[in-house]
Amino acid sequence: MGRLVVVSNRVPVPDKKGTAPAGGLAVALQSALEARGGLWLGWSGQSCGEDAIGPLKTLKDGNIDYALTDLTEKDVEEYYHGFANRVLWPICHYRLDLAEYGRREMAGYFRVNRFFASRLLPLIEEDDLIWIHDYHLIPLAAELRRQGVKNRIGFFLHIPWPAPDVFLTMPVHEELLTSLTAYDVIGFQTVHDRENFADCLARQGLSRRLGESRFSVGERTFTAKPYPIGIETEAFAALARRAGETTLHRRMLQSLDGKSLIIGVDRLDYSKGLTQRIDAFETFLTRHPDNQRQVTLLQITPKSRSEVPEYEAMQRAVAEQAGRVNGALGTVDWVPIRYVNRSLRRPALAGLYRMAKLALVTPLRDGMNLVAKEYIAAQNEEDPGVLLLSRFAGAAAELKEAVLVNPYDVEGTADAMARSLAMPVEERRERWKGLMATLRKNDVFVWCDGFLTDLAGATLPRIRAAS
Ligand code: GDG
Repeated sequence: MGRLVVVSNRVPVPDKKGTAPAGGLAVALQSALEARGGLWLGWSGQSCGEDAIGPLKTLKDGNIDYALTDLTEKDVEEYYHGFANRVLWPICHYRLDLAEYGRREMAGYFRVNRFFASRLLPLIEEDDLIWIHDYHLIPLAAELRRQGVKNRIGFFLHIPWPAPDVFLTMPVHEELLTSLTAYDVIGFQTVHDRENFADCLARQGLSRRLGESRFSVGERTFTAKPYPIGIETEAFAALARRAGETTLHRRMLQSLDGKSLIIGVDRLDYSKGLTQRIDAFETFLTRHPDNQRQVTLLQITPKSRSEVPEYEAMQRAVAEQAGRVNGALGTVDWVPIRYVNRSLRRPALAGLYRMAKLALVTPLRDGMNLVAKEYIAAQNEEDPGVLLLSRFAGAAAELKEAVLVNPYDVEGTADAMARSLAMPVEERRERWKGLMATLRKNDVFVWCDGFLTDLAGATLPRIRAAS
């Protein structure tokens, strides 16, 4: 069995004490890397002047080698803030209006992918399985193939793949689609994403469909299949159970003073539907006034990508909106929305999920959404809370027993909040049992194994079989 080589834009490098940053994806990939032996390569997060890029920074932890590369300031500007976050991210989340196409950024994106390929190339061994992650690195396999790599290479897209009418608005859509055909296995979060991808290929006449998940382009065949990502279900449930003993938990309960907690946890991102959610919460409080002074919405929203102008503007807009609702509806002893712009520690988060009677997971578009899954895993089985989930999150395809809403329908979402809070305990238990069974069956280890099994079994490119 060959090593596993993972490539992603950022790498969760363990700290000096050997503790890896928390998060299901990191844990699952690290355990797969540990089992096979492997390498994880990505950007160090540091940028430098032109010509100042030094050798890879390396670190060994057990069976895993980490390799980090710096990028130049120009690289970061064009590849990361530019094309990845101002073109691919908005396009894949159906926000054509926010996409900023610039030739410089597009060229920078392909150039940095070439650079990643050149850094990886000397490290690859013949039997390595290579697994590349996410929208930052779509052309990486094509670059590696160009430089002679014959290994099996897989790709997993964490975000949605849009419908052809949206995807094809991108000036470089053809290059991106063609470069994806250099992979052996392409993983999506949902069937819907895979079908959108297949529709894009068909529209461009780029490949033949051989079966549900098999496609061919010239001599090459590849698999494109859904692998819905999960969480570490049991570990997260245990974390939430233990959180009841902490001081934060006691302080929080005290400060709620008998009010029901509603929770939202999202990176500050326009895809997460925060504006519509706060509107819906305000509408819920005005249409169902019995709930005033009875509930508190805790919205935890760590800042992200503040260098991108849309995010900076949104930061101000959401803070103002929450302030306005608090001003209009709050009383001297009741604040309807507690808006927190900081990141909490994972155990604290697990405890707050468990305390909350209702979770609002209402993205306008989301690849999967792990918060929805974490909230369910954190519940107390005797008295579980309710998950209100956007039908436009990938998670909605699996989490059928959640209360599904259309986040664009503010009044509909507001009424669903009222219904969820009034839901009898028997119905809550019934729904939770179904949801939890799904999370147990399909946790992050199943996701990881499923992808790697397909990748390991993928037919090798013809060119290699002939040699
Ligand atoms: C992308 C796709 C897909 C959030 N606030 C805090 C905190 N978090 C953690 C959550 C969760 C993670 O961040 C967020 O994951 P999501 O899945 O909800 O969203 P994205 O960041 O957009 O992730 C998404 C995912 O990739 C995986 O494939 O599901 O669709 O967009 O784990 O708990 N964690 C801590 N403190 C916080 O304040 N510790």
